[in-house]
Amino acid sequence: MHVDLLITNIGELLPMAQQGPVKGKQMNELTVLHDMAIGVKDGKIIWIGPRQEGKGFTAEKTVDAENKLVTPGLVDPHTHLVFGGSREREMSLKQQGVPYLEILKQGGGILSTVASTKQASDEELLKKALFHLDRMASYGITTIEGKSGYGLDRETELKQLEVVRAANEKHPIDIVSTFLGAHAIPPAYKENSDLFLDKMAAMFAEIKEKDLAEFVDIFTETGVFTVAQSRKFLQTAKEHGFAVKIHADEIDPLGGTELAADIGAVSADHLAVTSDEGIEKLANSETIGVILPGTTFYLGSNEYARAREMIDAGAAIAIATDFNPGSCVTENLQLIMSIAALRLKMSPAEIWHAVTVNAAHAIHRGDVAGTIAVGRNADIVIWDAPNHLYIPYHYGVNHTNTVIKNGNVLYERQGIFR
Ligand code: IZC
Ligand code: ZN
Repeated sequence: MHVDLLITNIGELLPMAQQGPVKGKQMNELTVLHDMAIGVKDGKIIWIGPRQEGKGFTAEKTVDAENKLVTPGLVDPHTHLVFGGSREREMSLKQQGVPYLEILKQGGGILSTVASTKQASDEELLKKALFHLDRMASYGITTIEGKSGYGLDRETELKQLEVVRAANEKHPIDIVSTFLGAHAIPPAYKENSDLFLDKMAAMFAEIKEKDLAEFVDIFTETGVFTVAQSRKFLQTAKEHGFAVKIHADEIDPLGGTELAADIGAVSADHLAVTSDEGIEKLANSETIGVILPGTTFYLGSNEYARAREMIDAGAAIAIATDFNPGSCVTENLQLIMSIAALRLKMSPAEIWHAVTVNAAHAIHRGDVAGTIAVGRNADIVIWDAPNHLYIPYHYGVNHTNTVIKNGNVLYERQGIFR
């Protein structure tokens, strides 16, 4: 057989489930293959087999995995990729104990990023997004979700969505777009958030027609939007043909998780303070729980999502960075994997499901990403690690050796010159 790319000498291969999402106790069951090779043609995986068989192949390019760990490219199903400015000046407020929702109430937080995003040109926003995408790629991420939500007016929300589209076209990482116009209440609508939501909902038809987003999302939180408002907004979104997501139970347990299960949301995200009833409903629904433990860490809370109970009850769980300029400022999904191990008490097997196959399903990409199987995109990471237990264990650093996207090398670790 002749292939474009042959990856040989794979020490440990995690192919991940071809049928997902993987729920409950099955998340702890991982197929681990040894001494394998992968053949790639036209950006797709066309062959997986024992390394001995691969020796008979010819290839345009051969990559020797040197007996390292090989997995699907990571999928980050919750990011706020496109934004202007940064919020490092709010760090001292946080240190003084000013809560996240109080900073927002005072016009900072999300609203500070909204002001910076309004000021930034399309070119500036795109350049910044590409910079962050490069860094994500270096950490082994090959598919992400990216939200708007730092415009809160028609013009700026559209500008953000157009930048998401441009970034998707320019960068090899695949970006799935989400309209998060309902991310905060602009000061002018403080007393009339219903009217603001009507304005955002009035954009659905245009966003659909221009194909600028697949998902609609809302921040269901104290001082932002209620469960009743969220239900109405997302029902309207569904009537326009969007799949929906919810920022649910991040800080206060309002019941966003229950709502997500009730209305058939593709995912409920955050879940830090989800109630017992929410866990039960999530477990008995098709909704994927996307846990963002880096945000809990970054906000200085000790109330982590009850991932163990969710998985034991039968839920499908994904994890994500929540990359954004305020509440989780990192592109490093590997670090989030360590926090999931240390704080959510998820097993390595569960964590790998959560950043590959389940993450892909949480953004409707289960058919192309998150799995190493014949016919899937050749999105593959070779890790500087002997096995899959090693990545969550050795924390805070970048373990990628080679990151392959659609069969092309996207990132390669450079050596130190000595
Ligand atoms: O910019 O603070 N939670 N939205 C809801 C965020 C965090 C992002 C931000
Ligand atoms: Zn978010």
